Amino acid sequence: MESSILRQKLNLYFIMGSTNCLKEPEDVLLQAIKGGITMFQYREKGKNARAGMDKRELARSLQKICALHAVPFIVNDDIDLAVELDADGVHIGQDDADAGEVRKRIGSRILGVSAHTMAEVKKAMKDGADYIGAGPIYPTATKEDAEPVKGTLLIEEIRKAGITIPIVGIGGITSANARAVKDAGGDGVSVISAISLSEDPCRAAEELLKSVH
Ligand code: 3NM
Repeated sequence: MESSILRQKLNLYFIMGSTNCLKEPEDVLLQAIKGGITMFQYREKGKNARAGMDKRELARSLQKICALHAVPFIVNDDIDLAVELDADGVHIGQDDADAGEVRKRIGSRILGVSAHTMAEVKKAMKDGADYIGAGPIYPTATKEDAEPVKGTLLIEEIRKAGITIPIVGIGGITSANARAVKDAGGDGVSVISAISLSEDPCRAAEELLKSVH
């Protein structure tokens, strides 16, 4: 995907798995799409996470919803699943598979890599990442093993170094604090709980979109 299009798709990047939802994941995703999310990542993690066929079924069902609404469907960590479903891309963290190996396996699909330091950003770029997930920007209750909070410093550092790779901020982002990520040079925000745990995921997405525009 061309980087100017990817930048737009990163505007409001919703991440979710079954353990993040108050309601049926399909309903939450549909509501979020109605509210204007621009990209979706299926991330099935944590206690009671689905595995095997259950995971695959949910992934398929969410992928179908994304396809109907032309929202790119990205799979977190599970490269086999991404290839099997012919997902639009993969997102990996520093503890997951090696980014260079993943790039070889997924060909031209979108590759996102979470990075927490400048060294990790440079390595991800060398390995062929299409975008960087920088975080945690703010404290988050969603990821138990999150790194120390960084605010927007890493994003600023990346941009000051003249690096133009698409960046999305992650961690504790809400409509009240999302704007700072764009002001720091981020292309968009990725959120889990601000949408997935909202009573009204559609409205939550609309509010987020307003604050990043
Ligand atoms: N990765 P919420 S923070 C999945 O810092 C994830 O790399 C992070 O969830 C990182 O929007 C995080 O609910 C959790 O805070 C984001």
